[in-house]
Amino acid sequence: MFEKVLIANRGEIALRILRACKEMGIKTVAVHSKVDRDLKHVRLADESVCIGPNPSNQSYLNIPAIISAMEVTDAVAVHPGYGFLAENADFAEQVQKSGFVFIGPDADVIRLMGDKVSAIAAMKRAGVPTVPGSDGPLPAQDREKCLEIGRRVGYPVIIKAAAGGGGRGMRVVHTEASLMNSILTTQGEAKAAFGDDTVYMEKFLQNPRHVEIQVMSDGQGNAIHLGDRDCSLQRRHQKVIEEAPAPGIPDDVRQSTAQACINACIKIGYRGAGTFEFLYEDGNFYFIEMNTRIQVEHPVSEMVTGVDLIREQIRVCAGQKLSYKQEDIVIRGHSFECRINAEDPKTFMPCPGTIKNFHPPGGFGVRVDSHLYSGYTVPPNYDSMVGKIITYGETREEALNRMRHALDETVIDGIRTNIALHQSLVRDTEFIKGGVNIHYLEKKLSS
Ligand code: MV4
Repeated sequence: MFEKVLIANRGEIALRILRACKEMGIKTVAVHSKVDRDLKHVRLADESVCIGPNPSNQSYLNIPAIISAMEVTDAVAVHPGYGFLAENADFAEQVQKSGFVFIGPDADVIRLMGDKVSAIAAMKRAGVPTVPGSDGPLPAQDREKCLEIGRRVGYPVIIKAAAGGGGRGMRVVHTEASLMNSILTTQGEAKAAFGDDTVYMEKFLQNPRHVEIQVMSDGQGNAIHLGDRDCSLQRRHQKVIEEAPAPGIPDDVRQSTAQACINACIKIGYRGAGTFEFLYEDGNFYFIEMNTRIQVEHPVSEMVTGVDLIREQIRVCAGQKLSYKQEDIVIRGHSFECRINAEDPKTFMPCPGTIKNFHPPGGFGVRVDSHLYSGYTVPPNYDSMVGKIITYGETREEALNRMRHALDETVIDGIRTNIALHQSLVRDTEFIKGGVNIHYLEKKLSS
């Protein structure tokens, strides 16, 4: 096992990784920007290194500074968390070339999944169901070919940037008359944003749910799935509440899709934690992207499987075999996660500031993943998410009821948060029924 791990992240996920390392007897190195010296995990880490000024590109995205911090502290591996460098193939490659371990898949696998065209092609070859579409880049210079692809796929279609993902660089097209303009505009935006003008086409699904499947693989021919999550409740591509398992999915389609994900992991030599993102509509799964990192919402999968995903991620990246076989994984009960943001409840603008009083909720079936403490100042420089409240119950109703009470007992004084929004959502009749689609929250907010 690794002697010492460097945590290349901040906030709640850095603390989550630190806790897993401590349990495993691994020494920890925290790296932080100037403003982040008072982060909870920095204080709890065995060592800490200030890697630069506050802008992310000079600290948490500063590859040479992070590798230097590994050298001076003798860390042997780096956990990237989510965001920042977590899906940066060049970082993974440089870490490895410097003689260290990147806790994640190989750089070429990150690269394969980072290009959505190659990711979809790889998954389709491995038997994962995909969205009907162009099956490759659009020949934007060949108008006739593009129109022909559009006719075959059928309108409405969606044009996406191969280098995009997570909602960046997409355009819905309703008629053939507007196809070429949309392709060229998306292409121009993709070139400017990502330096890659490759675009592809998919059938536009009008009212899907966002359902994703969690996998873990050891890169030695063993892969398992840890069930699915429904992340449909989102605003502007930011998830707000997630749950596991996704409600109302028929068992046969759930099992066969999960098995396809496992097969794909083995086929591409995947190592570590991963997520297959699907759109789910009319009883069918359609693969759209794969995330090669641990995700914000991983706790709901941990709650319904009993598997510590960070621990398992560290183990398999240290060369150990998976601790579980698929038959060991039993999905039991239900879990919800509410993302707590420091934001204005009306404008959704980030609202940093000093926490006067923090009283997290607690009790049986309640988990809080947060780096907050009374007296801590939330800086304006980073993401506004300050923690997550996670509940577990034997049934969906029990888990949701626990969330109502957990939210009601939470006190975060000194900053504005989205807790009131969550309190309203967990009492929303449609949300209580389960299975709302990706448009539900924005429609509710605009009504
Ligand atoms: C789609 C789609 C409909 N049809 N693809 C947005 C984020 C990116 N991961 C993919 N996205 C979408 N792709 C097809 N073929 C609708 C969305 C989409 C969406 C997806 C998941 C969660 C929220 C969303 C909000 C708007 C659009």
